[in-house]
Amino acid sequence: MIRELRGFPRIGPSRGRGGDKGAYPTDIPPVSRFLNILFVFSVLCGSASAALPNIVFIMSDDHAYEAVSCYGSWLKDDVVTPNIDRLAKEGMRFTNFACNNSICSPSRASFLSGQYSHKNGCTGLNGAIRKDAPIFASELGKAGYQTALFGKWHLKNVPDYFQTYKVVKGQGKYFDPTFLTRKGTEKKTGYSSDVYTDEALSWLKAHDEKKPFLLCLQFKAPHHDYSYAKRHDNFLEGHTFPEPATLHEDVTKTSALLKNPYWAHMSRNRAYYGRHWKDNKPPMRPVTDHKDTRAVTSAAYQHMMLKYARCVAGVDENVGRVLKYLDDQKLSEDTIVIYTSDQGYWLGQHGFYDKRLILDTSLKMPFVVRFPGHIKAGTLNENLCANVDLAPTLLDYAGIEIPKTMQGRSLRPLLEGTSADDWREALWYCYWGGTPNHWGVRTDRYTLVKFPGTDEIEFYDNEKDPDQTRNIAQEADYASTIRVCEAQLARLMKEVDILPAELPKKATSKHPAGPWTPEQGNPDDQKRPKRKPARK
Ligand SMILES: [Ca+2]
Repeated sequence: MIRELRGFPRIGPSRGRGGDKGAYPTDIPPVSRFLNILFVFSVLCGSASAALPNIVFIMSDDHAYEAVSCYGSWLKDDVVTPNIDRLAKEGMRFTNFACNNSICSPSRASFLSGQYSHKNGCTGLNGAIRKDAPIFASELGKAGYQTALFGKWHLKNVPDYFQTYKVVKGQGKYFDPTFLTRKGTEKKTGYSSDVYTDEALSWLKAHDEKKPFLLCLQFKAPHHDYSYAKRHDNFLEGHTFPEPATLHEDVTKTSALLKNPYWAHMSRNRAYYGRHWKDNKPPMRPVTDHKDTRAVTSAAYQHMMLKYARCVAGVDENVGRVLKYLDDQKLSEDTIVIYTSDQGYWLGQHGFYDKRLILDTSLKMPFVVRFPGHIKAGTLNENLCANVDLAPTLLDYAGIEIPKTMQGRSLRPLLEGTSADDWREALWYCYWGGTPNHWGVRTDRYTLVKFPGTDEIEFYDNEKDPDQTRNIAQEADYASTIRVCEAQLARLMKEVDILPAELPKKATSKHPAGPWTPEQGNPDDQKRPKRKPARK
């Protein structure tokens, strides 16, 4: 259903295929008024598609914003992403864009549905979205868009929300992917990021130019184990990556409930070092004493970063291929291009790899949007935004009524620099997948974390402690602030409509905490505790 018959305010003249989609102020000349009426008429006749923006949504898997150079982290000169940076330079970059459950399937479900995990039903890995959940791709398809998805899907549902899809099963493989399509399976040869993009561009070349399109390109990279294309075999060979300030944090002392039991550590628990110390491509840097935790952690970090940087290079190059295609076909002016990741990722902070925690690096992800003439180039947004906001945003730009069951908000006022005084002041977060289970709130300054089965909390002042190394839950000076945040969390739970019974029940952790030793061998070979069945 067309919600509003309106044009899109443009900052400059239209140069793309879609014709002039300028704003329609009250002082427009008579000829333009006539064109306006014509536009309205064409919408009513169901042929408004020429005036609707195309959408390219590119989502990688586990791409930390710290490994996108325009985000300016300690890695900005080491992991360089010129093509994603170009999008930020020509559009808007979000610095506080978050997931509400930092793991693959749930974040994808929230992007698609505009709903938090407990609402769309996908709370854990390999989960399914409830049948009654709204899906932006379906809504766009009904409104006349050509819709297509290529790459990683990672949900139990069949992706038939899209008219065309070629998706891989589960995590997919880095090389020679097999796609599930509407017509059966298709096996391709090559590196996943390249093949996914080949397929996406082939589809674009064949699309009906008379209709707007939605193209979702979803990379497997740079997910662990960060396999890279052959052309990057020698990329950054011998490079030493700077270490994050908290790489050697003693998490046994700083965070008993959240960080200490977390399994994805460089040298502890399910240690990265233990999983990769015998790797050949590339080899782990030699460590003379395996009890030297500092040396083990540093070696693991360098190994991870080299592979990760090579993997990210493949993602960025393919983003560049898409942008070049849009330029060559003169589609850039009429296309909203979004680059994001399904969550953040630990690149050594607190000694971690992986994601899953409410703390900033796994909570926040890169999010950049370009829409020339509508979003001012080189702008920055610092509002607390979330993956649930994507679906309403796209429907808003397509002039489609946003279903009431979508819980996110359209980012359009933020993207266009109009008023957003009543924007949210806190982000809801809940994680059900063990590691440990927790929930809480991220305000513009503080992080409050709660756990099942205990009244103990963790609390961080992100203004005074941006690295989140000081749990100040027991500090008397913060008692009243914590009470304010507790009240904020209670309000947020009502707002997102989650009942206490829907919160995770136990603070399960899959791996016992402790330093890795060579006697343990590869932690991947150890028998893991049985997982609880996924919450329905
Ligand atoms: Ca992921």
